Amino acid sequence: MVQFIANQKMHSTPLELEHRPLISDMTSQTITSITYHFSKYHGLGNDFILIDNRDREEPYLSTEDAIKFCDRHFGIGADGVIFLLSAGLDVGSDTYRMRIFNSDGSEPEMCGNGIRCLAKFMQDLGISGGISPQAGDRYSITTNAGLMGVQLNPDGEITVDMGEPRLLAQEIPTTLVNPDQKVIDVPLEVNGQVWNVTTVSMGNPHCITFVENVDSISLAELGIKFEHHPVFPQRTNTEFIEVVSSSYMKMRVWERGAGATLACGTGACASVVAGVLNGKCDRLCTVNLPGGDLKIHWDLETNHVLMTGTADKVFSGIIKTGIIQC
Ligand code: ZDP
Repeated sequence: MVQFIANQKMHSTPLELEHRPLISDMTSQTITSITYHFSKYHGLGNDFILIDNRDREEPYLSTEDAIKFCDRHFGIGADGVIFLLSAGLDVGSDTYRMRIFNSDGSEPEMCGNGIRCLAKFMQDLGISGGISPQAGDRYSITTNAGLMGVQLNPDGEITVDMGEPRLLAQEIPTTLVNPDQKVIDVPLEVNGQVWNVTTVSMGNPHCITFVENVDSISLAELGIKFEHHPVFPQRTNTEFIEVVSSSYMKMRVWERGAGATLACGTGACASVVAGVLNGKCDRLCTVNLPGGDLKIHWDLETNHVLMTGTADKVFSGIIKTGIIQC
């Protein structure tokens, strides 16, 4: 049983428990309803339920709950759930950690649009990460793909240091070539057609293929076939890229564990890396997605990928779930 009650007040603890006897003619049962406080944010239409989870080491939600909450008809509706956790040993210290569940309940290592939403959520919660007000807040956030630096710029955009791309087959992971080799412009048969693919990990796996016209791609039909292709033991995100110029590309994405989404930050980073490796784009490139544009810079000196884009709050609310206990 799910109940929505919109309210604007941002809650510090996301949880209230309520026990109510449910008298039925056969047996006495009690119903325990759990009320979660959440906020909804999106990065270019890639949308997430944000939960302030700093007072616990483990995520408040089970993966089953995450699937229910992400359902666009029976739940809140989102591409995933993101938990703000304390990274420090003692819960509550001022180092932070991000964990995310995809809408299918799986837990990816990293998410680009999501970490921008998390940084905005932290700023809205009044968590200061400031070096100086004019420079804007700066947070260091631990993820399952390593420590990420996130800068909230005075112009309202957010820049994330996404770290170094990983290119060896064993790092993606993929079995398309030997573990210590890279997959750059390698043929792969999917859906009875041969596609030339390049694979890149931004902590999570990406398979990129360049096409003439992205709008001619039947994403739902093809995306799921790439996602579950046997050469990707942990599945993969798949990006279809149309290079418009050396500094501008159009991207359509089928996400592992979330399907077709309006934007994917790690995917945009991986696509520019693949574009450079295939001599198709510059190291500074704008990636156009259905939900908007991301600016990507693969820095030659540090080998780090920097991603810049927006993150916006949509609403806050509470959601109630009920468990019948006999
Ligand atoms: O790797 C995966 O399973 C992705 N679905 C994770 C989510 C990625 C995200 N869309 C991003 O922006 O990188 C949040």
